[in-house]
Amino acid sequence: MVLIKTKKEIPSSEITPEAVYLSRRKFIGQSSAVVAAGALAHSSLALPDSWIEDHGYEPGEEIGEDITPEKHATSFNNFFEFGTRKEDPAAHAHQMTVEPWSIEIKGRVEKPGKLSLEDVLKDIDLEERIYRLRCVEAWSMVIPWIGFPVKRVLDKYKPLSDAKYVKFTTLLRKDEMPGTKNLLSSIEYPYVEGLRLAEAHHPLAIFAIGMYGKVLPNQNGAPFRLVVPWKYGFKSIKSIVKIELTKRQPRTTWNRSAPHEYGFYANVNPEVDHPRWSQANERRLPERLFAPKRIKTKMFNGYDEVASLYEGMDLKKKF
Ligand SMILES: Nc1nc2c(c(=O)[nH]1)N[C@H]1C(S)=C(S)[C@@H](COP(=O)(O)O)O[C@H]1N2
Ligand SMILES: [Mo]
Repeated sequence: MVLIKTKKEIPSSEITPEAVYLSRRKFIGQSSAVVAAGALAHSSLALPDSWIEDHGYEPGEEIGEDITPEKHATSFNNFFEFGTRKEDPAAHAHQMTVEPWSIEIKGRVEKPGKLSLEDVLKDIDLEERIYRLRCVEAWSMVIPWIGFPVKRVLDKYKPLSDAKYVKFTTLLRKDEMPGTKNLLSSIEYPYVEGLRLAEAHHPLAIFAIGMYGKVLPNQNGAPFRLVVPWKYGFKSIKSIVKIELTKRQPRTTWNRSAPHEYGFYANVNPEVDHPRWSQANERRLPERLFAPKRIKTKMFNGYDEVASLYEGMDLKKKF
C-alpha cells in the first residue's frame, strides 16, 4: 500500500522522508484523512477505520525494512515505572489513568501554563511517521507513529531567547505504577529526559499520540510521548506531564543513574560502544529462535539529516 508496500526498494536511510512524503501526499489528496489532533485526545476515540484501511499496516515484503508487527511493539516494552521485565508494561500499564491528562509548560517561555491535553493539541494536524527505534540495549523495531513535530507545540508557548534546553518529565503516580515502589530501582522517578532546543526543533523530533493507526496504548507512553528517532530509545520519554524550557542542561534519568554508560546526547553511534557491550550491531525484532536478525547499526540510526546539529562536536566525548 501507499506507505510501505512499494515495489521500489527504498534505501533504509530514506524510509522516513519517503514515507512522510507519501503520507503527506495522501493527506493532501484526501482531506478527510487529515485528522485533527483533538479527535485523538480521548483514548476512547480511535482513528477512523477508513484511515487505517488506507494505510494498511501488514508488514510489507517488498521493502528493505518491515514494519514491526503491532503485537510485538505493544508487548515488548521498556517502561520501568511498571517493572523492568519487557512484559511488565503490557501487564500493568492499564492501571495508569490517562483521562483527564494535563501538561504543565514552564520555565523560559513567554506563555507558561498548565493545559489539558486537548488544549495542547488544538489546531495541530497529525502525520504518520514510520521510524526505526534503536534501544541502547542493541535491539530495534520499526514503528508507525502518529504525531507532529515537537516544534509545533513549543512555538505555541513561545520559548524566550535564553532558552537552550527542553526538559521533559513523566507522570509519577506510585499507586498506579508498581515499578516505582521498588526500593532497589536502578533509576529515580519521575523519569526525566532532555534535548538541546535545536534538537527539539528538528523536524524529525515528534510528539506521538498514536501508533499503528490508533491511540497510543498505555505501555507505549499514552497519551503523549516524545519520539527522537536518531537517539537511543531511552531519550523518547513516555507519558509526559511537564515540559520545561531551561538555560542549563537538565539532569536526566539514565545519565544520573550511570553517567559513564548513558550520555546526555545518546545519539545512536556504532563507533561508541556501551562499556558492557558493542553498539556496532543490533537485533531487529521480532527474531525467531533460529533466525536471529542481526543488522549493522547506522550512525544517527540512519537519519543523516540531523548531522548538522552536531557539526564540530567530538561525538565520542559528547556521547
Ligand atoms: N517514562 C519512561 N519513558 C521511557 C522509558 C521508561 O522506562 N520510562 N523507557 C525508554 C526506553 S529504554 C525505550 S527503548 C523506549 C521504548 O519505547 P516503546 O516501549 O514504545 O518501544 O521508551 C523509553 N521511554
Ligand atoms: Mo531503551
